Amino acid sequence: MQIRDIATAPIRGQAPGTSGLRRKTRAYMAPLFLENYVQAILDGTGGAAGKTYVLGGDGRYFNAAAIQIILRILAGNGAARVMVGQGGILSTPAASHLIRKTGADGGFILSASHNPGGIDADFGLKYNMGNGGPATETMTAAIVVASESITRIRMADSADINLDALGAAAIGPMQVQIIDPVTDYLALMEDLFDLDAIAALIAGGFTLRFDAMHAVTGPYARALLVDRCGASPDSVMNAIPLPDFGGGHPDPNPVWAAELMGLMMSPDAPDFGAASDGDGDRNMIVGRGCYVTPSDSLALIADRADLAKGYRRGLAGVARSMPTSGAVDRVAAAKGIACHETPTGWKFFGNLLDTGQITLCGEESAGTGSDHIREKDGLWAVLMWLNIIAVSGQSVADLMAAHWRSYGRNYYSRHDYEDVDSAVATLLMADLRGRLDRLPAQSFAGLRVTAADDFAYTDPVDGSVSTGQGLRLFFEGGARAVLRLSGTGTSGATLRVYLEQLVTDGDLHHDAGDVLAPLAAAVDAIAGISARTGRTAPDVKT
Ligand code: VG1
Ligand code: CO
Repeated sequence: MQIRDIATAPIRGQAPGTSGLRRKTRAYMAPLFLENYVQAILDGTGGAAGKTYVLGGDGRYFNAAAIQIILRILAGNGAARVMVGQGGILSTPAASHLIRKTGADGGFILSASHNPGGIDADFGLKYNMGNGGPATETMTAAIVVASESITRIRMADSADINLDALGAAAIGPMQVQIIDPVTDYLALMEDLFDLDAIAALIAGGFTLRFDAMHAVTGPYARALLVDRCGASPDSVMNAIPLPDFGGGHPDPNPVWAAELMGLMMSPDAPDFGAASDGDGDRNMIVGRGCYVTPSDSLALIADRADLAKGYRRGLAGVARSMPTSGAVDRVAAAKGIACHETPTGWKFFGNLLDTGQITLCGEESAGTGSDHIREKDGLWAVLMWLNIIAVSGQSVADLMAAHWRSYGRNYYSRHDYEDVDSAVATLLMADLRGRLDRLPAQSFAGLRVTAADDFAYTDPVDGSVSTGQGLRLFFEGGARAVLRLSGTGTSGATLRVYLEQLVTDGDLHHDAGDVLAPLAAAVDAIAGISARTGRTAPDVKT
């Protein structure tokens, strides 16, 4: 095997965001963009010599070609072994599990997650560490430094590997193993959940619909829900992964999974509906006529997880990202366990999970997971809900109603303003940040601010400090709003406004939009969103 050093120079803008480096697909395909970034990852993490890696992606456009390039770079840098999902496919949770199970040194996950795919859409690469979780900020900082001083890419001069043929292959001395992407993940789910109980529920007439959104979860959902638990084949919709996700936007929320939502709100609704995103780590849960917000889902799971066999021992603690509602905090308080509040992004849960301080964690953006891996896990959440339903005998709507009666309801909604001019969005945030100190005791659109801050987090395990993680506004009467800019977009800026209002008594079945309207008006009065952006309404409300 011939190894070539390809001369290169730093390419601007190779700093990863909330979850990996996401760019327009064409930018990723530009000469040496991917190559530079992969070499920088290796250089920033102590080199690849003798190491073992996991490699796969969500099947979007450029997935397979990118895998061939990464394999050549890994061989060129002396890696010992690479495990690749058959056809180049690995969901994010499956990749995380595989890294942990095999003791690999790290993994490359090719995905821009919930962003659309295709030559004119988005591509991404995420590097995960030996614990199976996303690289910490310390590690990504080292990768950025390496990307800024890169001079050469080491690449093997080798032919493409057949990614479809299961079994052993090689590039020079580097072993390549093409593995079934589903098998190990299935075994893990079998360990955690009472799949027989779910199968019995389905055999008893319980109906469900899972929307794989033409993304990576199709094969996993079929194996688990249809083949293992006996759901009818049409229970899994959009089950074939496609390079452009069928032209859709693989983000499991009421807006982008509109077809499923329509069904669930109709008279023909099955008992249970769910969806997952591009790379299989997000989930949407919806009962007949009843959408469950991700924040409520996390709280309910925290309350009832002990109904599933993998969680009978109870929970060590829980964590949520800061913008996620405080619903889970109330469960943790009742159970007498710790509840940690972390910045947005799964990488911040890693140390808490690694040190056994938490068992469950989640984000308002449809991410829920546990210590079984180091990523959020879409199908895990679906199986958890089905397990809870099977054991409790309660419907989704009944479970939520009972939960609110016990704990009160954190009405919640996220308003996204997409593709806002970056300068306008940055100025809006900077201006608000500068006024935070003066807001308490002032009233806006009839709501009085009680406290305001710029969220910062000190990791309790490694002491690292992350600042500027979102502006928090607290109001009289238990309302909270958070403003932050997205770190996963590929054009312009996305302003996210998170709205929450806790209500503990009276009728808890109001429309969230109605309950949150006064808060939304107060936030607009404070931050001047409509005045500055010219937008009269958010692009997406979830
Ligand atoms: C978004 C979500 C965040 C999530 C991240 C990655 O980040 O808000 O909660 O962890 O996406 O999810 P941002 O910076 O755009 O708000 V995934 O499934 O797209 O990897
Ligand atoms: Co995702």
